Amino acid sequence: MNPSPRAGFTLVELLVVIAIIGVLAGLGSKMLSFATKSSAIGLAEQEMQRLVLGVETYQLDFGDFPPSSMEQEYEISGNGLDEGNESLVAHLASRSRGRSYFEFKEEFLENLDDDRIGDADLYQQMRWVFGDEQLREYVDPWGVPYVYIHNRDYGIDYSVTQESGPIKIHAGNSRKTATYHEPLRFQIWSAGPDGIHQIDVDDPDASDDVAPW
Ligand SMILES: [Ca+2]
Ligand SMILES: [Ca+2]
Repeated sequence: MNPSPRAGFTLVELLVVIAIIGVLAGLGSKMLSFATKSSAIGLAEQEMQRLVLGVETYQLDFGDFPPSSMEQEYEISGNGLDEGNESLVAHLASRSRGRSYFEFKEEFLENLDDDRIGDADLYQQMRWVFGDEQLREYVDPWGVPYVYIHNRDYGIDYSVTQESGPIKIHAGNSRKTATYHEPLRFQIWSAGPDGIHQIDVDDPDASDDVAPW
C-alpha cells in the first residue's frame, strides 16, 4: 500500500518557504526604492525643464535672462546664500510685464534661510505673484535649492545650500568643450538624491547631480 499524501509542510520546508519570501520581499523593497529614486530624478528633470522654459520666456520679455543675484543686480543687502535660486524665483514670479513666467508648485517652495528682499520699492516694482517680501527658494525633490547662474557670472563663486550645509560653488565645466556648459545661456542644476554638489568631480560616476546637459 502506498503511503497517503502528506497534508502539511515539514518544519524545514516551512523555513525554506519563509526564507524565500524574505528574499523576495527584500528584492521588492530594493526595486521600490530604486523606482522611487528614479521617479524623483525624473521629477527634478521635469521641474528643471519647466524652469528653463520660464527663463527663456522671461528673456523674450526682458531681453536677458534673470540675473544670478538680487544682491549684485539691485545692490540690496542680502545674506549671500542661494542668491541665484532666489533671484530666479523672484524674477520668474514678477508680473511687471503683465504675466509671470513659472507656475510654482507649493510643495517645492521654501525659504530655508528665512530672508526677505528688504527693499519695499523693489518689491512693489517687481509685482510678485507672492503676497509678501520673502526671498523664496525653489527646491528639488530632495529639499535642496536648484543652482541658477547667468552666463556672465560663470567665474564667480556663490554660496549655496547643500545637505551638509552651505558651500561655495561656481558654474560647471564641460570636458567635451573645455569651457562652461551652456556658455551663452545659463546653468540650472540639482545636487541630486545625495543632496551634495559634485559638479566639479572629474569622474561622472562619482556624481549623482541632475543637470540638463
Ligand atoms: Ca531665502
Ligand atoms: Ca550630488
